[in-house]
Amino acid sequence: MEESRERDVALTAARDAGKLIRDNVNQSKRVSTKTSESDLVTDIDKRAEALIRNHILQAFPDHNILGEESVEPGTEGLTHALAETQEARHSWIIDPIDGTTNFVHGFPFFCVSIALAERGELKLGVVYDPIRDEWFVAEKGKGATLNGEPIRVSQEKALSESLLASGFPAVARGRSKKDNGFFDLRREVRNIRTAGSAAMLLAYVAAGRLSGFWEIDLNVWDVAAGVLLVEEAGGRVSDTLGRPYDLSVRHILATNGLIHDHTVNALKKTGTTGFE
Ligand code: 2AM
Ligand code: CA
Repeated sequence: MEESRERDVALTAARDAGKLIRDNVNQSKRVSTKTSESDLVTDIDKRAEALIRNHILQAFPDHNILGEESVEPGTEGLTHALAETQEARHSWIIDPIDGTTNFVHGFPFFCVSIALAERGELKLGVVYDPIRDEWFVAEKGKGATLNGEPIRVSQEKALSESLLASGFPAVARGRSKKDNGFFDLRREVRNIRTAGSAAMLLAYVAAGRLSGFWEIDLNVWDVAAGVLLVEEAGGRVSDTLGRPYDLSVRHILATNGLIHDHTVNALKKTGTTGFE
């Protein structure tokens, strides 16, 4: 692939979308709900996605694009879009705002996430935090960087010294007594954070700011760029049972690698893998 050109296009698109998002944080927004009161979209999500699409299509008119705000809600639309993405010679996977709930509330933890896959294999991942102006960039086989400097996952070997992050599923994604496992797991680790943007939390695992991240029922656009960041920063990504990651994985675990098997065991023990 023409890495540098594709990387440049991703960075330009993320910069423009990031500016739009930053300029609108404290403005009133038109908020609509998708599948539930916890599943939100704003006019800025849609405008940011359109802007990113335009950049990509101008440079690469024949590339496939999977964007959160362009997929028909519901399982069927998603299954179809995912199959197309996995087969395409080049497919971009875009989340214009990962952390929309935070954006709506003005809680400054959200990002633009852009990934490129070739026949289902991740080649490029960009996570841009427009508030802190932090650029997390990974290219397959070339490592991961934060604002141009190489990053590595953290060194913790034991769960007792590990800081994990996760997220609570949107209500429509099921609320059950299994959620209590979250609190059981808390006893196994140093502590747990939830912050509402899977893409950014994965970037934090890559940068060694978190030991690991898991969450159930995420979509490919929430995680694709972050997955490559963690892998290229020396970490490990799988489903929550420890099986290899592919673009269809919805229950995800990403760690520094050293605590990966311990975390899988702890998730199983506390019933928090999402497969229960
Ligand atoms: P979003 O902000 O792009 O919607 C937070 O726990 C994570 O869950 C975020 O990455 C958020 O992405 C994602 N998320 C929110 N609602 C979701 C839904 N209905 N299905 C899957 N992921 C969702
Ligand atoms: Ca989003």
